[in-house]
Amino acid sequence: MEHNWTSDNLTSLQSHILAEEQKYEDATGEFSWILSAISLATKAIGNKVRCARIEDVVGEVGSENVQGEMQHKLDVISNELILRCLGDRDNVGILASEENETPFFLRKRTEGGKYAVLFDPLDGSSNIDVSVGVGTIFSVLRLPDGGTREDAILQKGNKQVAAGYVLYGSSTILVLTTGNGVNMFVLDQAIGSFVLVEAKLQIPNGNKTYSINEAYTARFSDGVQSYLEWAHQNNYSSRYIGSMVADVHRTLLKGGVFIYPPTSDKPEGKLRLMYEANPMAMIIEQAGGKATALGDRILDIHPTGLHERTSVVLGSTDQVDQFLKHTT
Ligand code: AHM
Ligand code: MG
Repeated sequence: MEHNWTSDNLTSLQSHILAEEQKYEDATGEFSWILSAISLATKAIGNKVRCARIEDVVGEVGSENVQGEMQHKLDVISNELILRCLGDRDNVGILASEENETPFFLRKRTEGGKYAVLFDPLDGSSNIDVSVGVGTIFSVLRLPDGGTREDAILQKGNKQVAAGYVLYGSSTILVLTTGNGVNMFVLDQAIGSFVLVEAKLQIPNGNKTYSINEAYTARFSDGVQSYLEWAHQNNYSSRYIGSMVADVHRTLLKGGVFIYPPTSDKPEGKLRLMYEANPMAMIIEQAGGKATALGDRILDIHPTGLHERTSVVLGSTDQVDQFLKHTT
């Protein structure tokens, strides 16, 4: 049998990151330590998600997080796993999670703490009980030399040095950008490694699909309602899982637009800027798409608080523009 070997036949996340780092003269390799911690933590979370029913870790724990939302058992477990894996890395200065009101200040810049990692440990966790895809979202910032600890975190999304998500779906997918395009990895359970399956992903135009919680229509602005009416008259299709990682992942691969607009009861929107909207916006832009908060580029928003919320409209450039025609 003819052997079809090429050097890029099997690339693990680890070797991909090392190869990327070698492109930079001053690279120290430290960054790869962060990504390997994320890889380890998300493999462990994925394992818990898959065994949720067996290990009886579905359902709520009975406490609320800082957002006033009920924490699920797996929210707490996932948060612990990420904190444990990343907290050990010498170059992680700050860790901030959706599940904790205040960030963990671990190491100062002068003590080697070069990066802040912000994350939503288990987004869409209310879907766990019915085995729908859920995910982890992360954003990596470089800590500035001076300034206050709060300033170190409250950086615009355009300062992110890396962003990604892991989708625990029918397969476990890791999507990552370090500002040089978007790469997609799949966890090969047999060897325990994330393997590169697609490099330099580009989000396609031309898919007439919107993703929005349409049950809230009466609470949307006139502009959003006008867009929906227009879409109904123009043969659009609707897809909404209610799990941001899964909805954004489909949008990234297939095209279309994902929308979480302000509602009359949530005028700021629901999704969190720093660890949900910003990382997704970086990924979508790096794949050639567009990410806005009803007109303003998400990555240019100056954050005022770790848990700040924003509206989100992201996806294929043509579909986002089509939506904005009705709302701006
Ligand atoms: P969570 O971080 O508490 O899980 O909430 C975020 C989730 C997103 O995954 C999803 O896009 C959204 O909430 C769905 O909200 P809704 O049920 O209002 O449509
Ligand atoms: Mg969440």
